[in-house]
Amino acid sequence: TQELAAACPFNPNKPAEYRREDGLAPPPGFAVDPPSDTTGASTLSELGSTAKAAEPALPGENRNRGELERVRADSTGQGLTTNQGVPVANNQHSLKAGARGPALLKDFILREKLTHFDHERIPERIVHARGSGAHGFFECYAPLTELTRASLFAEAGKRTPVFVRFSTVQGERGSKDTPRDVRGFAVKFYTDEGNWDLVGNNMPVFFIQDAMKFPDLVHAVKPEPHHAMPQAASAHDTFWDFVSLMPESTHMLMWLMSDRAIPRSYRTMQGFGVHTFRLVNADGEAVLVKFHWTPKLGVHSLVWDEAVKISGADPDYNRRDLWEAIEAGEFPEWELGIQVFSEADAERFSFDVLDATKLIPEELVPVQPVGRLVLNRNPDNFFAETEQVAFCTAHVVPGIDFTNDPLLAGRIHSYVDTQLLRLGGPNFHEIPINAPVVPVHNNQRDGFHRQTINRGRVSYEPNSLAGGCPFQQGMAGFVSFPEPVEDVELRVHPERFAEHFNQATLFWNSQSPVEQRHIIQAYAFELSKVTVPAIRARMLSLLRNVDEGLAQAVADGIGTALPEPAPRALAKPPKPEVTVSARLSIAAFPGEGGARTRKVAIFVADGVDAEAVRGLQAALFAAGAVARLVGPRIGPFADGGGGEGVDADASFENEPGPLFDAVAVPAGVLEALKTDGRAAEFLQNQFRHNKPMLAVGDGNALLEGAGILRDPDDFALVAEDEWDDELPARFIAAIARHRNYAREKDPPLV
Ligand code: HDE
Repeated sequence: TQELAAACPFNPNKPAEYRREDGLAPPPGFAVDPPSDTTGASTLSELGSTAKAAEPALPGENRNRGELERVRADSTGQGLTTNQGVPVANNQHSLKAGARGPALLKDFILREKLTHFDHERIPERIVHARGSGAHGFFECYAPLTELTRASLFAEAGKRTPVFVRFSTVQGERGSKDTPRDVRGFAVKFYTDEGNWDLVGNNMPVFFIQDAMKFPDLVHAVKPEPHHAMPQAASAHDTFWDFVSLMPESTHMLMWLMSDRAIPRSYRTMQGFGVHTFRLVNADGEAVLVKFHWTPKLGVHSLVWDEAVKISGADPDYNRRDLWEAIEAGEFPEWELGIQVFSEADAERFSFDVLDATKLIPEELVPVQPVGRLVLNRNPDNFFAETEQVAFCTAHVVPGIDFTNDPLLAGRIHSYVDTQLLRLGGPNFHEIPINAPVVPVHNNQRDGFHRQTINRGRVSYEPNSLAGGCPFQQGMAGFVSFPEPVEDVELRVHPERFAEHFNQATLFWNSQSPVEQRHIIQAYAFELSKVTVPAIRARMLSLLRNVDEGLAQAVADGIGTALPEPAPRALAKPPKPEVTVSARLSIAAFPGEGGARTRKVAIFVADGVDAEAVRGLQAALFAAGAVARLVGPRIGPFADGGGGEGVDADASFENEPGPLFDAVAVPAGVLEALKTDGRAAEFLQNQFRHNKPMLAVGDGNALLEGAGILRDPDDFALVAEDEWDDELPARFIAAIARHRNYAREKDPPLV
């Protein structure tokens, strides 16, 4: 056999064929020596890796990178070939019988090209179709071995490669980034004991309690089936019809109507595992756990009018933001926190921890930080990675296990099932982005698109012909937590699932006045799009059970009288432990980002004070912000003092105001811009969206012309007659505070 192996040409794309490890070696007579190994690697992941396993990963290094190397293609300097590797002579013309003659069936080059093209698309995800992904790593702060045997939490500093995909839920693959919607936050950890997928959202609760209702929920929220509208929006009859008949949705709706549903950036949103999971240690002892991701940059949101305008100006707003930050080396970071509690604790709570419409207030169980997630590499190819990545809640590793949450149970089935359709068969785990970094050995065989070339004649177990390999690993393998089960089969909910309003009220009570105002406005907007009065009335009747003030304000917002409150399922609802929780407000997460990566427009036009522009640009750059010179067109503009001019990177038209976090109007641009309505509109949008503004000299008159007056109480409106060197610092401090919501009036001033 060894002679045969030596004689056969070795295919370097398939190192897995030759892998051997102590204990896993085939019996004598069945072994094939690996080809000569110049890398010194002994596992597939090492073979593909750019770094030796013994060396700690460097910051910014992704071990998974090497793994994907064997399938990367770079055509630099390469000649064109067919998929069979045949050199292509002419890529311009089909083969014809004569210059004006018919195209010939035997033109296999044309036919291969068109056939492949015809099959380029795969079904989009039924939900979360629009998404953006990135590679990175998870780093464990300290060993969690007392709680879990999951290897990624085994030691301080241990790094595990990850791929993360953020998404919207309702819209189709080509829809916009800034609808009012839940955002997906799905993390694939390529651990050294297999892949763990934590498929979460940016909100800690969900609309429904039982997987049985998921297709109904999704059918209700998706574009209506007769005319396929609206795209990327929940503001329509069928969604509100459904949720108004599902009181269990009330809590999630509060989150959906809040600013959490319009994140400024994927980099500034939280993530949650939502369900209660289980951690199991090496002794088989279990605790219950909830997972939280907290962005280092803080939690920041758009305002609704801004989100609407951004969707026109740049539908890829969040995708671009993530891409550009990573390209610029501003790697986004989140801290992973866990809430750990026992079954006994869970028994005492007024709510059921298996109910995904409930969260656990941090006052009851604090969140303890356990590690950080850093995203440091953009995908090479959107389709191969972000589109083909297959997250499945069924993907858990030893040390992490499920609970009986009935929503989670359905998900464990649903995700694998959907990948079979979407990725065309049972071998989706072999697609490079989905492949674990550890070798895979089992007796599963064949199926569409099989990549692995399994050797030998044994594909069953037990066997003697392969020495029992691959052998089952007993306690070293995944051992399901032996949860006692003794009951009758029923289609019912447990009793504590029947209370639907306590936590909606908790959320409402925990919001700042600005957040509350936004929730009222969002409800009024969405219900104003509902055409059936009875649906609006049903929603108001549910809101009366959350807070009378909220219900009244929404009713006023849509000019409706309040109906009777909806009947409650429980005559005597349990008393909640906590009625206000500061950690539910965005205000609790200002972040450590300062002005970093904030996008700032500096107005330029002929006559501008170019030196001030350069000074401001340098100061913003030093603070890590991104300064763009924006003018009536791109290109050069003259300095007012006759010095060196400036070059505009963007125009009012190609990057309008809503795309910027702040704006500066230097002296000298008034004459050129005072009759330019686009400049006035830009400034009005900045003001209306509560964004920091800087005006110097006659720049102030441009603001006045747009209806924006100086206000010494507005910290985010830095207005001075003369340039002074302190101005950039004041402006940057305002940018670091994100927005001045105190400026907001209802209805808006401009
Ligand atoms: Fe999903 N969900 N979901 N979901 N979900 C999908 O899987 C499903 C739920 C979430 O970036 C689908 O690959 C059921 C909760 C994210 O690729 C599908 C139920 C949470 C993503 C599916 C839920 C999520 C999905 C569609 C109720 C937050 C995108 C395509 C029982 C904890 C992952 C796909 C990515 C995607 C089913 C409820 C988050 C159809 C049946 C709760 C982030 O399988």
